[in-house]
Amino acid sequence: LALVNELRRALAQGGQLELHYHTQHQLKDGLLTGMEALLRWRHPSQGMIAPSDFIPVAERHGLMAVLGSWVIEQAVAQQGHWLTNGGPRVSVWVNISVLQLIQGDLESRIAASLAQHNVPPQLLGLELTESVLLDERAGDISPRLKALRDNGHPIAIDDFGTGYSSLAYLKRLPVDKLKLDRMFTRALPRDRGDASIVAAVLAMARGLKLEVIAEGVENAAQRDFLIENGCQQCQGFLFSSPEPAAAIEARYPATS
Ligand code: G
Ligand code: G
Ligand code: MN
Ligand code: NA
Repeated sequence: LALVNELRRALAQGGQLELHYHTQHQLKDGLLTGMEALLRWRHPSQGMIAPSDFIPVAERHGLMAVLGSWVIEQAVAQQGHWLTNGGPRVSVWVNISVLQLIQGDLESRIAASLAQHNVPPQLLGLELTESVLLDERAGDISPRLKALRDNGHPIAIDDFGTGYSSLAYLKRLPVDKLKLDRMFTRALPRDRGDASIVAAVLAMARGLKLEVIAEGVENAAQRDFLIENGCQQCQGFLFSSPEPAAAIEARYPATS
């Protein structure tokens, strides 16, 4: 219970939570294509607490909608800053918890942040895990996703391939992109099973006209296998690790 109270205080007082940004790149030439916003909690005495340690706490104690709104507001404010003052001009992708769809006023939170910071919806991507898509508590989220996508937000399925989902949803749901989980790319190209799965996912995505971004690309052998099999983008340590906004600005100074 202590941690949840501290998280409440961190949300109320500000200053302890921050977003780090993990850049995404075109595999063949490294061109910047987007970045994922990842929540960090700089606890005053415990140091950095990983999201895998405090997001479940927020979810259990009814704080996820508020925390998720903070993430959206922060990411959109950052985009607004970069639009005004120069900086990278690519989509920032935020992770959306199923509880934001159930408990939060997600659509109006997003709209309010975009309006306040004068940011076009194309610059805010939404990542949902497979499990979110199938969570019965969320009801039929396909009309809500469709509305968000019709508004201009790109939509990605995160951790693709790790859930217990049927592939049928891919035809039905309005999504733009699959994020291929690190589990499948880690041992490429030498693991024959993973190589087969990845090649098949890439072929399927091509048929469905979905983009695929490979996570966890750490070396040139993985990169080359992915390129040969038609994957165009990646997010991985080969190019960068998650870093604060200031570091992003230093690497991608004003372009316009
Ligand atoms: O960055 P790191 O590997 O520690 O992230 C661990 C997990 O936390 C990832 O699965 C990531 O999707 C999740 N995560 C990071 N930031 C957010 C966030 O703002 N909201 C939600 N719901 N999950 C996040
Ligand atoms: O579950 P989600 O995809 O949101 O989690 C993203 C997390 O994966 C980030 O915290 C990021 O640090 C981590 N990650 C991204 N690329 C790599 C990589 O190339 N190697 C490893 N080990 N972790 C990665
Ligand atoms: Mn993610
Ligand atoms: Na993932």
